[in-house]
Amino acid sequence: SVTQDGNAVSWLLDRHVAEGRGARAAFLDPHRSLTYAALAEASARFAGALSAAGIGRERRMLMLMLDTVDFPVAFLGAMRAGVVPVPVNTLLTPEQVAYMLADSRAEVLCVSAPCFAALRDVVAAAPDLRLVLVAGLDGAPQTGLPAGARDFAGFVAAGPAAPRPVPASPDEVAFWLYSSGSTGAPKGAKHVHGSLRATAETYASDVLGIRAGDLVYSAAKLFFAYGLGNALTFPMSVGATAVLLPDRPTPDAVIGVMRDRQPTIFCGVPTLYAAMLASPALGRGAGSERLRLCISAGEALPEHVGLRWEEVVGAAILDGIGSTEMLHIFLSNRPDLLRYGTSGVAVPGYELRIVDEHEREVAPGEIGELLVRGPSAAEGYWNQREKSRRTFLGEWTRTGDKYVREADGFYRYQGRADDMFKVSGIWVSPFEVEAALMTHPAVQEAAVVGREDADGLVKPMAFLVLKPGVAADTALLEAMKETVKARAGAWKYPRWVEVVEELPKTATGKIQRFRLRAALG
Ligand code: 3SK
Repeated sequence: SVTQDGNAVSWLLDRHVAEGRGARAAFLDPHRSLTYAALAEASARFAGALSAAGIGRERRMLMLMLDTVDFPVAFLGAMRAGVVPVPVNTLLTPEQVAYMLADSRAEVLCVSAPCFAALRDVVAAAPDLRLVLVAGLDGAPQTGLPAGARDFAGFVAAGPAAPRPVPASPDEVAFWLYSSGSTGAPKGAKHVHGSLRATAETYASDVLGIRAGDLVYSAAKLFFAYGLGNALTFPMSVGATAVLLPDRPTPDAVIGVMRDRQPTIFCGVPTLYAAMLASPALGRGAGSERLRLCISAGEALPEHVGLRWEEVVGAAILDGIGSTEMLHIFLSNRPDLLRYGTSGVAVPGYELRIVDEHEREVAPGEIGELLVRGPSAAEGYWNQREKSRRTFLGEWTRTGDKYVREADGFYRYQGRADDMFKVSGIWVSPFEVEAALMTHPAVQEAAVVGREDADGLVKPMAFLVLKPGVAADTALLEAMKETVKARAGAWKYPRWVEVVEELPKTATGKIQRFRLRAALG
């Protein structure tokens, strides 16, 4: 028989209302808040309005939405109706949005008002688009909207409520997330309803010990798999509350939110933690007296950042890694098993292997590629058969990350598989050299790539962002080289050091070393 009770909206949302928790706050943004009951109502109206507009099951809805309470209404409302939401990065260029609209064949676009202006031409040219909903107009006159575009709030309010989520199998595709690798066009990773619950019942429950009284603030945005779990799936899984900030998460803005909202769990990325540590505004609890736990992902957290944070702020950072393909974190430190400088151990429910280029398991202490097996793997990439076959190997998923498993079972990150390079025949992990550079008090961020010297031999080159007020001079740059020699090994020191204003990064804070390599020619 076909399993039909697996729509994630029933479990994440309607369950709380049915069990008497409807009055609890689900989401707080700077201007509005939504209880579980209000969210159930608004998402049901949105679902009804989509169906009334003729948007059928399995059709895609691209979401270019800032983190406000409209995001969960749209995301959960679409899934309630069986429409597939596809949240994308709000900082994409119009060309990138045009690609995703065409690739996904989206029939609906939900877009926050501040992101809309740049997209008028793209929207007009999108081949399959039938409905454009602009959120956050705040009652502004709608005369500026082009034909076919409608006010999101008005659309929701006028919707006939669809009280129950459409029956769905837990194995049915619920939403997509685009994954951008170091090369090629972004790929739509198709995620099923059951995966949302799986990440909540593994990482959020076992590692974070999330509970109803938690208030979660994720500086990582909801369009990113990491932020979606942190600020939507995990708090909703226990009837807790999430704080949303639509603005850019600058260190001072984040510290302001911590002070004003007093979260119990904070979710950041390594660059933000390092930048917050450089801010004079940072103090005990990072502003929140109730803070009990911080988490980090996106890139490996340098050891000294974790240690310093704990010293200054008084709360641990649990570093972990996940992927868009696995939906959330599958390898993590835990409150009771924490070693800074490592990614920790497998999250209960997930298995890990480190393999060589022939997919043979390597010995402890040897570098190889990390493979993961677990309940939240994507079903595959949309319309990308070859890439799907290379990444999803039956029950196992390639991560593209190089790791070493230490003798006592902790996993230590060595860099992206395609960022590693050899110097004099010996593998160099950019991450290890970067971690050594970051121990220098003048360095805020570092990225290392392999570069050919005049003899065509590859050597490390470092790009550095210095702390505010530090001037780059020859002595300082020489000191950087000595730091690496002393901490990482003589052959690994950067033969070239360039100071830059900022490093190229993905929306999730991962350094794009391939861009630095490309700029070298
Ligand atoms: O980059 C990560 O570590 C990550 C973590 C959780 C979810 C998604 C991603 C990419």
